Formats: sequence, C-alpha cells, structure tokens
Amino acid sequence: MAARDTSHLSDISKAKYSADGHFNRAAASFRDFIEPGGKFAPEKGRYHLYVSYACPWATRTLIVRKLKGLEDIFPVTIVSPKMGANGWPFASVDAFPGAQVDPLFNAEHVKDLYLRASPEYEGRFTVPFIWDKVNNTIVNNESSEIIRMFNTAFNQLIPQDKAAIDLYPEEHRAEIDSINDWVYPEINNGVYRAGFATQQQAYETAVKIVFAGLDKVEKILKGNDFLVGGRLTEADVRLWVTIIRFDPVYVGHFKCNFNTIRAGYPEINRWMKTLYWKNAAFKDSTDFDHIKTHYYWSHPQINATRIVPAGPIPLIEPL
Ligand SMILES: N[C@@H](CCC(=O)N[C@@H](CS)C(=O)NCC(=O)O)C(=O)O
Repeated sequence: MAARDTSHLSDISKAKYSADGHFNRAAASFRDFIEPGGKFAPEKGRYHLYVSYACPWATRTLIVRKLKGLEDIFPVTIVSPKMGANGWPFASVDAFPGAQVDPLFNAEHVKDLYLRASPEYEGRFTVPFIWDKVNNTIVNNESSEIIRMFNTAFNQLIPQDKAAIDLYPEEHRAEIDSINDWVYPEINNGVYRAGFATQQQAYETAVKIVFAGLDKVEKILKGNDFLVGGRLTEADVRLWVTIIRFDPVYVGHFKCNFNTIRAGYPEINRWMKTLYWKNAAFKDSTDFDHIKTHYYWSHPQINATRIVPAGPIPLIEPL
C-alpha cells in the first residue's frame, strides 16, 4: 500500500492562513492527562518526551521537567532544528550537533511517530509531545497541559523538596490564568502572527499587538522579580521562552523590530537574564544554535537564502 501523502501537514509553508494574511495556529489534538488512577498512570520510565530546543513551546516542558527534578522519570529526545518538508527530523536523518536519534523506534521524523499513534492523523506534527510506551500512543501534545502534568502528576515519585515546588499555586491561579490569557495571543503567538503574516496590514496589526504586550509586561516587572505573587510560576516560564528568543530571532526573522529587549525593556531584560544566569533549569534548556538555525533555516518562505545571522553579540547579556 502506498504511504499516505501527508506533506500538507508536515510542510510549514503549507500551513493555513486566513484570506487577510493572518497566520492561525491549529489546536493540539492529543489531550489526555497523566494522573493517578487514570488510563495514563504516573510511572517511572513509562513515558518519553520529544522536544526541539528551538521550539518555545517545547522549551516550556524542558524547563518544568528540570525544575521538578523529573529527568530520571521522564527521558527526553532532542530533534534536529532543521524542520523541512517532512517536518522535524531525528539525528538519523540530520545529525545536527546536539540532535539525537529516536531511541524507541529509530523513526526518521516526528511525523512517523504521530502516524504510528494515529494512522489517519490530520493535525500538524508538532513538538513537544509525550509518548506512552505501554499503549504505544501519544498522550498529549499541548505544552500548557504537559507543564501542568509535570507540576503535579509525579509528586509521589520525586523527592519531597521537588514535589513541594508548585508552579500553579491555588492562591495565584486566577492571576496566572489572566496573565496567560493575554500573554499567549499578544506575545507567545503574537510574534508568529507578525512573522508569518502574508499581507502588510496583517503584519502591522500583529507587530503592534506584540509591543503593546511587552509594554504591559515591562510595567508588571517594575520592582518585581516575577510576574505573579513574588514567586516563580508557570506564567514566568510561559513568557520567558518567547523573551529569550526575542533579540536573537524575533527582532530580525519575524520583523518585531520596534525595539529590542536589551535596549528597550530594562525590567524584562533583568528578569530574563536573572532566570537564565541564576537558574540552571532555564539556561540548560536553552540552545541558541538550535534556536537560530531552526527559524532562519526552516522558513524559506520568509528567509529564502536560509542564512543564519551571526548576531546579536552577545546572544544574552551578562547579569
Ligand atoms: N500547542 C502546541 C504548539 C506546538 C507547536 O506549534 N510547535 C511547533 C514548533 S515551535 C511545531 O512543532 N510546528 C511544526 C509544524 O507546525 O509543522 C504547544 O504549545 O505544545
């Protein structure tokens, strides 16, 4: 039987746009939860996390995995940052430094695992996602839900000091939710809407929204080390992954160039640098080579030469 043609799902240049040139991100499809007593019970070694260092959504899960000390419970595989017509490749196909082979099936591309889990799958082949070795399927491919699972589902299996870390504390949930509600459309996804716009007006609308969002964050962080409640929460993690990519990628590649973080947003810059330099979960989850190569190489519709810029110098300022 001939393999099904899934190129409309794996090739980012064939992603869906609205008639007025706006980029629309599709919702994730695998939405099960790992929880005690559920179909997907928390167990050491049962699950596998697939990520790209390049991807902001995947980096959320890497940061929380490390903050919660889940490295032994939850092995991870890093794909190559060069996302081509077949989507994300493993190192067996593209041995980019730091990329790894698929340890479970020696798959060539992420899409092979999606189609193994669900042969008729019609969504995009995105990272991050969690693979379940017992049911041979994908449990979840939505980072905002994966970090919630990491926050609580494995608390019985990890040391008490790690179990006590709560990135979504009851008393701050309303405030975290309300920050997430605008940070996602205006900033996390806002930079993509600016960069992937195919019409001038769609770009201009989107880029203004990004910088209005950054102005709000700058005000919140004045005199504060964190976004909510004077402590590290998922709201910081979710925003940080976009900010760390801002000067190296989004200013140039996505044309978000009203200002840079380092020149225009001193409070955001301080918050970003402090988390990077003082908290290994953030620094160790960041690979600027993967980040820059991914964006500038993988979107020939906006960078036809695939040349990766040498700057900025430095990639992140010292503290
Ligand atoms: N809702 C998803 C979004 C993930 C996502 O869009 N990942 C991008 C990389 S940054 C991807 O894998 N895109 C591949 C594609 O669309 O073909 C999440 O937050 O986990």
